[in-house]
Parts: sequence; C-alpha cells; structure tokens
Amino acid sequence: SARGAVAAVDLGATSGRVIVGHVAADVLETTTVARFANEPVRVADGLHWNLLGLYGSVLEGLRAALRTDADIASIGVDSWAVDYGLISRSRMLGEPFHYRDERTARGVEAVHASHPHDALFARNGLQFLPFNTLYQLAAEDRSVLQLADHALLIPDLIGFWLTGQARTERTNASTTGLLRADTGEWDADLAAALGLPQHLLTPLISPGERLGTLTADVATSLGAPRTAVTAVGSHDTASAVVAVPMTSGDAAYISCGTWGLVGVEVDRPVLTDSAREAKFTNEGGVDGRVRLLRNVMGLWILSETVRGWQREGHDVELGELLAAAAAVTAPATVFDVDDSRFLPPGDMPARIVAWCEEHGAPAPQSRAEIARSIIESLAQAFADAAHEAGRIGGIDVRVIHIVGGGSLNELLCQRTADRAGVPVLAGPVEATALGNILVQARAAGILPGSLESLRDLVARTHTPRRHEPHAG
Ligand code: LRH
Repeated sequence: SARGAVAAVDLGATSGRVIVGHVAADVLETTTVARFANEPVRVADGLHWNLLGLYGSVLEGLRAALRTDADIASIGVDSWAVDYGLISRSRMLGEPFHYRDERTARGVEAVHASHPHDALFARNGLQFLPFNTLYQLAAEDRSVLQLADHALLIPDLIGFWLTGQARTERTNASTTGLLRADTGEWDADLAAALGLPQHLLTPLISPGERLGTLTADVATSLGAPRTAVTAVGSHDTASAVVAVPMTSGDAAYISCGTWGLVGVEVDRPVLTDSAREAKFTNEGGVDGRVRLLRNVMGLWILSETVRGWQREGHDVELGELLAAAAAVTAPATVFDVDDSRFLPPGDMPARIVAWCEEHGAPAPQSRAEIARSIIESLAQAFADAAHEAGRIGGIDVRVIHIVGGGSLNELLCQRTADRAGVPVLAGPVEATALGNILVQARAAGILPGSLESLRDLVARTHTPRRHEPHAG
C-alpha cells in the first residue's frame, strides 16, 4: 500500500516546530526535526512578532527535514490565527503586530460604531474577540494600509515567501471576521463599509489544494527539489481538530495550548442568539465542517505567571509547581479566566488577587495555591464550555478530548473530567502537526477518505490516556 513522507511547519504563540510525518494506511509516525522559540518583541509602536526570525527558523527546519528525508512529497504550514503581514510588491511593511497588542481597542471602537457585535455575528458567526483581524485592520495606520497590496495571514505569508503565491486559506480566513459564515466567501460589502481596500483580501484556497511549489531560489537555498506546498487547515486549531481521535458522535474537544479552544464539530454554522450570547464562535474546519467553539484563556495564564516569577528571579519549574499544586488541600477559588484583564502580558498573580478581592473571594497566597487556583478555574471554564457547546450544537457530550500541550497536564485533565462529570481522553500532544500531516498525506494520495477515517488512524496509532471523573 501507499507510503510517504510530508513535512509540517507548526507555529505556536510560544514555540514553533518542523515535524516530518511518515504515513501509510496503518502508520502515522513523526520525527521532530526542529523546535524553536517564538518570542514577541515590544518596540515603541507596540508588541510585534519577530516574523523574519521565525521564517529563518522555518527554513532551517525545512533544510533539516529535506536532508533527512529526500522523498518528502509536500510541505504544509499552520500557525495561530488572526495576525497578518502587509505586503507591498512582495515587501513586508513592518513586522506583524501581536494579537495581544493593546492597539486593537481602537479598532473595536471604530468597527462597532457602525457594526455592533450582534450585527457582525449574523454575518461572520464569530465570538467577540478584540483581536480578530477586522479590528486589527481598522486600527492600522491608513497611510500604511494604502501602500499595501495584500494582508496575508501568518501561514499564508510564509506560504507566499516559500512559493510566491498569495492566497488565503479558508479555515484561517474564517477567523478574520471578514468571511461570511453562510457562504464561506469574503464579505466584500463589510470590507467596503469599513473602508478596507478589497485587494487586501487574496483569493481563497481550501485545505488539500496545492498552493504551489518552492520557488527556485528557496529550493536552491534549501538544497532541495522544488517540493510542493499544500494548503492545510492553516489555522492551528483547525488542524488540531482534524487529529482529535473522536470515534463517536458524542464528543467535545479542547485544543489546549496557549488558548483553550473548547467545542464540538457541526455541519453548519449556528448563528442563533443563544450561540452569540454564550460567546460561541463558528470557525471553518477542514472539509467544510464547522468548529463551534469558545476561546477560553488557556495555559497562557499559567505560563505568564511562571514567566513573571522567573523574571523576579525565583527558581520556578513547571513540573514541580504542578506537583505542589496537586498537593494543595485547601479549597481553591475559581475565578473567571476569560476576564479581559488577563489578556495582555503582565503580572497575573496581582490580577488574580484583584479579581478575588473585587468578588469577595479568598485570594490564593502561595505559589502552589495560585497555580492550583488557575488549574481549577481553567478546568471549570473547560467543563462549562464543553457542555454548553453540546447544548448549542445539539450534541449530548459524553466524552471530552483534550489535545495539545495541555494534554500533558494531568492535573488539568483530571480536574476537567471531575468538573464536567464525563471522562477526559488526553492526547495526542502534537495534534496540530498531526492534522497538518494528515491533510497533506490525503492530498498526496497516501491516505484515502473522510475525516472520520483520518481520526480513526490517530486513535489506532496514538492511544489517548483516560481520566475517569470523580466527585468532589
Ligand atoms: C490558537 C489560536 C486560537 C486563536 C488565537 C489567536 O493558537 O489560533 O484559535 O483564537 O490563537
């Protein structure tokens, strides 16, 4: 039977990796050939991604991949959503802004003045998040926007540098706020009403379609042939959902990394008042599926807390901290992880204490207690969102899958199971890269079939760890 290799580039908010996948009907093996940090940089005008640095690391990773496996059939790129680079005749106009940059507040005000959230939701089906691309574009300096030919989302920008082709992949396009939820096409009227030039939005491409091949220059610099670049679910969450080993129709998923994306998969967008009021989003999935999910703040709060302690000179190691958190016996305060005060970088423990004081709740004191309070609060938010997703999507949730980095956090998985009252199936940790690999392998003819058969392969090759719910 068919067998082959593909390379996945997966960029997360804190790190990136290049992973080679070896795939056949009963095989899904991965080798991580490069892993690199992604560290945003604050300069005078705000918080930016170091995208040129990241691209350099991507090239280095691809060089390593293509050296190890001369027969790599294709390359696919995914990353976090919503952010973009502005391109003028192939030149990038400054480093892309980070979605946690505060400038987005201006954009929200400008857009909502004419298009309040309920009106937007009816068109794009998205949860209000202040960093959705349309708000970011509305906050851009108009004279810079005038110079731009295209706004390219991060994976599309990398695809453009690799192939010379400027396209927007559909799953990630669905996070911009400028794609219609009903038709899946660009909302040209909305863009025009917001004064955004139409040419900024490039033609759409679907996961599985060929974007192009490496340019001659890139191929030469990699010492490789002109390998194909295939569009995947370039929104990392879309790729992660492809590789959730769901084997029944009663599952919710949590893609847990920097964010916790909690939801169910449905066939068409749910644009009801209750979906909007419950802060759900309808994002585009692979094969035209819809990811009905809520953005929950995720491990960001914990990692930013740890980073803060380390900056203050404390010797804090995550594994030890979690063990100490698991040993805490005092009841932990559950705070609202989605309070907007937790969005920007900064002093998380102080913000947690302030939240507790404002809500008359006991504030955690020691580092172990603070960590425990964060875990309990995330677990509660995950449990609530999973069941609400089921209610809104018409699915009786009997099992919750947790994939991504958070699947390694056993305390979080167990407490989510306990608070949700259903089993949690944890893993795979690299679901995003696996989803990227699977869609490429299918496009290359190595694997046949439906998303269900792809998920079945994940379930057979990456058995999840099961956490039974306990009371109390
Ligand atoms: C997760 C993610 C999430 C988006 C956020 C900006 O990495 O893509 O789905 O909402 O980053």
